Amino acid sequence: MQRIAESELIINDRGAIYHLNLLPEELATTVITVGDPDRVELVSRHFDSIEVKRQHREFVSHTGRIGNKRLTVISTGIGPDNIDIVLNELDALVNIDMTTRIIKETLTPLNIIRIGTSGSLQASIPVDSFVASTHGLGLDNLLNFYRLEHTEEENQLLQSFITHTQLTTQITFPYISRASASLLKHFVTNFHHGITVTCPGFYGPQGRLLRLGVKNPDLINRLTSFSFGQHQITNFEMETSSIFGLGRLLGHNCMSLNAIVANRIQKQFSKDSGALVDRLIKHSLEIISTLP
Ligand code: R1P
Ligand code: URA
Repeated sequence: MQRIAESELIINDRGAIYHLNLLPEELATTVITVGDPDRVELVSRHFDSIEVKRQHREFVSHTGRIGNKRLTVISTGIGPDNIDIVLNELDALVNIDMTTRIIKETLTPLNIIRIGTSGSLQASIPVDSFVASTHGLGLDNLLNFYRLEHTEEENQLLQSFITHTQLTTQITFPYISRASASLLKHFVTNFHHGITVTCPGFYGPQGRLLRLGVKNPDLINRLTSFSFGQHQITNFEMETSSIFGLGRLLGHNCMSLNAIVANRIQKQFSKDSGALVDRLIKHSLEIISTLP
């Protein structure tokens, strides 16, 4: 096995991985990701004990326990480019020997669960509800840099999606990746299920028009009206597809739980998004802390 060079796997003076500033022993195998660094404490305040707190740039992490379950909660900041860093570095912490810089022979799968906010694309999924993503459909391009292979069903869904949305490669070539079936089955009660579209921006890419026009003004309507078999697009945000795609390639089990703060069809925004996110955190932790 080849040693990974200093320029490729960057380790700081503490021996911790560069961006996340974490040592392998500071990471639990169940990882909750949140976009907002301030949300880390809102999650870890429910831990019975906290053994480590680290921060570098927007990556804040707390590792601790609820009962016997060891958990890490980490902030990713916003967007798929940050997810490239977080997923690769989380994987390196468990699957690359940080001393020899060699990939381990026995790989460790992580459970990686995003708890984030999102906009609904369906009138039937109102603000203040929760969505568990069955798939991440990426308009963000990240996985086009890797060798993600789609299943036959995924290829058919994408083909139908491209035809329906009239997306051109001038904008992006979409990709799709499923949630972990072994995690998804635990998030049923109180959750809507559906495809989450991941966008590389909050404004133009999500059809929010302030002072600028967009290339495909009908894109949002076409996301709402798309269906493939029983699959429908429920919501969009900015991380899920890249977590699912990279997680799948690296062999981790990934899930995305969304607090619906905006409904783009009804043009509504939650009157108390803070309380909504708190409810999602509490409900999700009740489930996550009892996962096998
Ligand atoms: C945009 O406001 C941010 O909110 C959503 C989007 O994915 C994006 O990161 O998630 P978080 O609430 O987890 O940050
Ligand atoms: N996050 C997003 O990315 N979009 C929304 O509409 C709400 C939260």
